[in-house]
Order: sequence, then C-alpha cells, then structure tokens
Amino acid sequence: MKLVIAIVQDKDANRLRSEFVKAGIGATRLSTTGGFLKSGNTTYMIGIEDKRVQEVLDLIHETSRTRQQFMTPPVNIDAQMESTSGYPVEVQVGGATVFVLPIEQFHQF
Ligand code: 2BA
Repeated sequence: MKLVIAIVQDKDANRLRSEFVKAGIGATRLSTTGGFLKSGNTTYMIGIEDKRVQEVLDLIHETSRTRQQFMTPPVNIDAQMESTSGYPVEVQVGGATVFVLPIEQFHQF
C-alpha cells in the first residue's frame, strides 16, 4: 500500500475530486499554502493499493493544468534605508507536485 500526496492548484481540485469519487478512490483534501507564492493550493492524501497507484497518478496528470502566474517579490530595504521595489515576475505553476510514500501499516478502527 502507498500514500500518494498530491499538491494541485485550487482551480483543478474539484475536477480531481470528482474523478476520485467516480473511480471509488478514497482521498482526504487539505487546504494548503505554497511556500513561494504564499497563495492557496490543495493537497490530497490518498491511501491506495500498490496496483492502483498508476491509476491515481494518471487521474492527477489528466486533471492538472500548467498555468502562468504573476508574483511580486518582497521589497528589500538595505542599511541606507533604500528600497528596491519588486516588479511582478511571471512563474509557471503546476500541473501537480506528487509524492508517493510506502505505508507501513493502515488501520481503520
Ligand atoms: P509554491 O511554493 O507557491 O510555488 C509556486 C510555483 O512557484 C512553483 O510551481 C514554481 O514554479 C515556482 N517556484 C517555487 N519555488 C520557487 C523558487 N525558489 N524559485 C523560483 N520559482 C519557484 P510548482 O513547482 O508547480 O509548485 C506548486 C506548489 O507545490 C508549490 O507552491 C508548493 O506548495 C508545492 N511544492 C512544490 N515543490 C515542493 C516540494 N519539493 N516539497 C513540498 N511542496 C512542494
């Protein structure tokens, strides 16, 4: 058994949830925040039998889009109190960031 942790964009999260429900795949949805953009994203935790891991990865791959997003770098103020204002820069986000971990034990009491 494996634990799949998938970080997806909020815009793709509902479609992915529908695909999990359709396929009978149990998933827990967490509201998370990216450390770089500091904007919201969605993390799914999916406990799944080894033989269905590829199916989960395929669903994530099919539903997650790559998007361009603008972010404004933080303003730096140096010792002379001069600030360098940050211009917005474009970054590419997604499709999805996925980790697959082994599960030692799985219990549902
Ligand atoms: P964020 O940390 O907000 O990052 C959003 C996007 O900003 C990233 O998209 C990447 O294109 C860019 N980015 C992130 N850190 C950067 C840096 N130091 N310099 C330049 N550009 C940078 P993705 O790679 O698609 O990541 C989307 C989200 O997935 C991330 O949101 C974060 O929440 C998560 N993530 C990505 N890599 C991770 C990792 N190694 N461990 C844990 N979470 C991760």
